[in-house]
Amino acid sequence: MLTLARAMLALFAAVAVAGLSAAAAQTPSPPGAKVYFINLKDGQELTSPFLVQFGLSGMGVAPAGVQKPNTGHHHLIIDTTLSPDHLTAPIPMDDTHKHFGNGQTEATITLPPGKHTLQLLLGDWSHIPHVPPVMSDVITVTVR
Ligand SMILES: [Cu+2]
Repeated sequence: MLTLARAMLALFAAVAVAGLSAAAAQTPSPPGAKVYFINLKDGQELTSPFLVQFGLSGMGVAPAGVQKPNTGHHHLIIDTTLSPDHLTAPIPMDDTHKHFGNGQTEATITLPPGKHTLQLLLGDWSHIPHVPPVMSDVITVTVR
């Protein structure tokens, strides 16, 4: 009976450790943390190239590779949407997912004429979104 109890305890401990390491893969964000566009609003008309200023409240900016609580770096999502899978894995690095891993808080963006969607998404030191994810609303801008 004692042996069974020990085995159960060992099993519970193993499950608890597995649960912790799974949760540790993503970085928590503090309640109320927000990213937002400082100088752009939904429906705005622009000429390209244009400046995008990244606003962040409730957290700080740290470069990629620097693991510090309640920090992250900015990502600009252009003309694409984020699926639930995108929010649990490293953010892709391509023309539609721009990383600002040096801790930049603004960028000059060049886009062809037409309508474009923009969204900000904070990523942790390893480019993975936080839990819960810190992301802005999607805005649509028109480049003239
Ligand atoms: Cu990144």
